[in-house]
Amino acid sequence: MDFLKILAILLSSTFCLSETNIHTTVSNRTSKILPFLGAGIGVVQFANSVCTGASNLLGTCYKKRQCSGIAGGFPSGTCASKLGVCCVVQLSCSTSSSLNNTHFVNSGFPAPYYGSTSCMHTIKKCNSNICQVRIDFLTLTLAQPNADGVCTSDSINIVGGASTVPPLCGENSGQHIYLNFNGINDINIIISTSSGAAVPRSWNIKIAQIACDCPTFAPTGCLMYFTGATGTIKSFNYGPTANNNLKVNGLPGTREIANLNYGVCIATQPGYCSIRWTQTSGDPYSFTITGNTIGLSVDPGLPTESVSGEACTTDFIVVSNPTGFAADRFCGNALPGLTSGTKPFVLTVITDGNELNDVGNRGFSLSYTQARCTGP
Ligand SMILES: [Ca+2]
Ligand SMILES: [Ca+2]
Repeated sequence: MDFLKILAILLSSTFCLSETNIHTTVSNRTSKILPFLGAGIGVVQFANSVCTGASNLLGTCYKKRQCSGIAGGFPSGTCASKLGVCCVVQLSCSTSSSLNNTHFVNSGFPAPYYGSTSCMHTIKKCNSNICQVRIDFLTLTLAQPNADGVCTSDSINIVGGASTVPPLCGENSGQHIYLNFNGINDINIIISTSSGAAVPRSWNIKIAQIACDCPTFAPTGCLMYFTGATGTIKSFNYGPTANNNLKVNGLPGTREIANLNYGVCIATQPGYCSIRWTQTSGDPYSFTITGNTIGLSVDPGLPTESVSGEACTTDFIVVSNPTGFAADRFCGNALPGLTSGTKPFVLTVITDGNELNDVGNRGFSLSYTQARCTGP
């Protein structure tokens, strides 16, 4: 037995564990009696820490027998020098869990779901020092919104937290949200689907619980939170094809989700002073917020208009005090590169309840780069 490994595991058991920016507190340990050190019988403990199972699913390190006793738990690889199994917890409709890194999946997952349902999963705090959840939509494919961006057929609603999460629908795989607990109240995720739309829905949603004293606890007011020096941020339901739902005049509807007002926060890297926002390169639709977007599909080289300031009244983004611009709100079908030194770094996203004067908008895909401070 590798004594140093065991010692390392023992020492690492009290933490706010960093695992792909997920921070959590898990202080339980599992004991396992093993014959070792020659004739002696010793008790070996290992931390019930986060582990990575098959298909990059996160689990918790438990003894195999413990894992089989957990609702929805299944072993996926080993951990703690093979003393334990990586126990992945996967639960579907009408379930609840207080376990960190629980996965909430559709009925029959990984097969798609075509039916009509109201499928709820309840998140319970795993201990009193938990203040926040990060909900990762590893897979989240629902029906598209109507032509105005309203989630009339399918929706995901996340309720019971300290702030309101807007109903979302369409394609949101890879997106995430943060939400604070509201005192001791549970948080419920409810996915509603309608039989009217024959859509292969699929969801696999990872729920990570975050301790109150975690250094990368997302600041209040941030629905999304990014910590890298660079990154790409897409609006909810951003995707490569148009919404097939047509407006009453027969023109293409939007992929934007209606009635949004949220902040995307970027953690300032130490020694960094400003942030630059640009449209994601190689994508002609990467900023299509208001106006007529369908001309872009006819001729991707078409000149596009950038609109800013008071002319943006329906759907727009806000970047505080961008260098060289009098305005801080932007809309239209193009975004100039924006550099802002105002901290904290926040991108605010606003949409209204319809698309009266817009055609075929898709939302945005923006890349950001933080810049180091210069000078003395
Ligand atoms: Ca729009
Ligand atoms: Ca709109």
